[in-house]
Amino acid sequence: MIDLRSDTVTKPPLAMREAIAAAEVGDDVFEEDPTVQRLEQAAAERLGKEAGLLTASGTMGNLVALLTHASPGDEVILEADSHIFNYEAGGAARVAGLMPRLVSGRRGTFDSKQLAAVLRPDNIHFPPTTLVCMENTHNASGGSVLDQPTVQETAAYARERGLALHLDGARIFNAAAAADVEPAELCEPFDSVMFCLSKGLAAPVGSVLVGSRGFIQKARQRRKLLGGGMRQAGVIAAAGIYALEVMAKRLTEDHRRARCLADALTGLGLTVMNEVATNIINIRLSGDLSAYALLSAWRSAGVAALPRDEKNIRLVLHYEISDDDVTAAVAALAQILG
Ligand code: TLP
Repeated sequence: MIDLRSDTVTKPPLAMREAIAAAEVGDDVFEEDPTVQRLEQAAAERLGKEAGLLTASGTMGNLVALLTHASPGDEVILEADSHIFNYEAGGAARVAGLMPRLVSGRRGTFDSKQLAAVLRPDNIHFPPTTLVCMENTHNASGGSVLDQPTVQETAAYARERGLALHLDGARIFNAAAAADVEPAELCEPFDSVMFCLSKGLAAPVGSVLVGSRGFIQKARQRRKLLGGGMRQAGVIAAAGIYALEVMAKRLTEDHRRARCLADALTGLGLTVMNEVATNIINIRLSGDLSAYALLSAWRSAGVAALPRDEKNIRLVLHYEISDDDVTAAVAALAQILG
């Protein structure tokens, strides 16, 4: 199976499994797991923050951040196509008790004018707004890298207004690789950042939330509240350290293959909707073509991908997809379309 459904499908490579087997562990709820501590410190350093907290998933990391920055009844500004708003089971409202207010970005980026337009004046009729979230790379628009000068400008405005800033950086290492900068540079405007070890970095499980020492101390309690305090989690953290040290260096390969695949699909007459800056391709079908029917035929030919809806398909490149896989996937599709 050539699996283009997500970079989450990546299985841990052998050397990562060896690191897992060799991990020194302890009880992390007692803060006695040396490998977890090493990962949290390394992650914080890479992202330019003081401290880190290992979470079971990206969804949990984002939720812990919401619970730590804001109080029930507060309003949180989310981008309309963001993962937190659309694909995290409504946790912001249901678990954190927050009221989402949406701002529509351009490929995920929104400026201070757009932010100002949704901020409410100080008045007893309105909930207090305490937090602004962004997402880099922006999944829905095809792994777009946010426009950093605009991010800085929006963040400066938010800060002036006393708002906290959280970044859903599930794929921040893809963003940094594409922009050819250190991830810390992209994370600088934010108080907290969550990134995933289990996507393009190929760890079997885990995300890390980073921020100031005080923020992470408070977040540790929120993680416990959600049942996310783990014991000998060094087995997870060992994979995470390998992911950071080794896998983060090879993401540009996925980006190169994504561009090759996008060009080949354009050659077949399909419409690629995004610029393909990282590892995600969004395709829009025209005419009578149905995403479900096309994907079902492609699957029979050994290629899996996910529909976004009836007319839109998402393809995701990752380290288990080779140049030959790209060629084979295109050949199979050519036959279906032909
Ligand atoms: N995204 C997954 C699925 O939810 C669709 C994927 O395959 O892309 N933030 C962003 C931007 C994400 O893309 C995801 C996962 C998460 C957060 C949540 O991470 P997990 O799946 O670890 O909870």
